[in-house]
Amino acid sequence: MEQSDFIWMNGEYVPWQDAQVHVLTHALHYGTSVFEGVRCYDTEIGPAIFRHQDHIDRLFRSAEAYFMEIPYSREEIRTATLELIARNGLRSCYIRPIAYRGYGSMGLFPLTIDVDLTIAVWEWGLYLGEDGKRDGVRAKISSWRRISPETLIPYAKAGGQYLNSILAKVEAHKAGYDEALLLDHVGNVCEGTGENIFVVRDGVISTPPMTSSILEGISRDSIIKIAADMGHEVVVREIAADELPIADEVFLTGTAAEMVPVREIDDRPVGIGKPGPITKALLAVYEDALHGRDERYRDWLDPVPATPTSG
Ligand code: PPE
Repeated sequence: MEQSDFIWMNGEYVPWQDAQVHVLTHALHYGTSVFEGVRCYDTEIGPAIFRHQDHIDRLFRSAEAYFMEIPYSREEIRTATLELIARNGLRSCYIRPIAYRGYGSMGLFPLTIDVDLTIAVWEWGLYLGEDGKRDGVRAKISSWRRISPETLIPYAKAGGQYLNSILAKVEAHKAGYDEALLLDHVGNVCEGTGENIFVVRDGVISTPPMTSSILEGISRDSIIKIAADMGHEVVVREIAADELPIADEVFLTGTAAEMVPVREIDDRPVGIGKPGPITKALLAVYEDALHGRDERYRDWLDPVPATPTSG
C-alpha cells in the first residue's frame, strides 16, 4: 500500500511505521473494532472531505451498537483528521478511522477493556479499478448470505462482520468475477461486499431498504439525493433476486469504490452489457459533487486547512 508520513494514534501524530499494536490486542482476536472509510478529494475549493460529519456519526453509531465508548468527541476526531491530512501533505486520500478494544485482557467480556482510536490516511485508488468504473464490472451472486440481524448488527460497520464480506469476495474472485453480490437472509438483494446496490428498470431506480440488512451507505444516500434532484424516482424497497436478470442497469456505490456499473451478473449481460444511460448520467453528477464542481452539493465538503495548525 501507499504509505504516508503520520498516523494519528490516541491523540498523537505517530510516524507511519511506528503505529503498532500489541499481538494481544482484543480486536485482533475477536474482531471488536468499528471503523469508517472516508475520502478526501482534491476539489475546486482545495482538499476537502466528503460527508465527513456523516461518517463520524456512523462511527459513533457502530461503536454504540457494540457497547464501545470512543474516548474522543466527534469534533476532536474531525479536527484531528483534517490536521492529519494537512500534516501528511495530501490533496486526496482515503481515510480510515478505527476504534478498537485494545490490549489489557482476553476473553469475551469486553467492557473492561479500553477503546483505542487511530486514524490513518493514504492514497488509495478506486476499489474496483478505473476500468471497472468506466466499463462496468462482472459480478457473481454469492452463495454466502449477508449477515442477518438475528446474528449480528448489519447497520454497524464492525471489524468482525467483514469476515462475511471476505468469504463472498474470495468466492467471487476464485470464480473469476470482480465482485460478489450478497442476498440477505431471506433471499432478497442486499449489497456488494463493500458497496450498496441500485437496480434500474423501465426508468425507475430502486435500492434495498435497511430491513434488507444493508449497511446504510453514505454514498447510497448521496446518490438517492442526486437522483431525486435529477428528477428520477428512487424507490427504496425490497428487491427480489429474480429482478436482477431483468434489470436494465445495475450499479454499486461505496466510498472506496465510488460508483461502479455492473455489466454482467452470473455471466449474463445486464441490459446491453455496458453502463446504461441513467448510470452514466448519475455518475457524472456524482463526480462533480465529489470534486466540488456542483454548487448544490458544496455542503457535503469539509475543507482541509491549507497548512497544519501546529508542529
Ligand atoms: N456496504 C458495505 C458492507 C460496506 O463496507 C460499505 C463501505 C458500503 C456498503 C457503502 O457505504 P458508504 O461507503 O458509506 O457509501 N465500505 C467501505 C470499506 C471498504 C473496504 O474494503 O474496506 C468503504 O467503501 O470505504
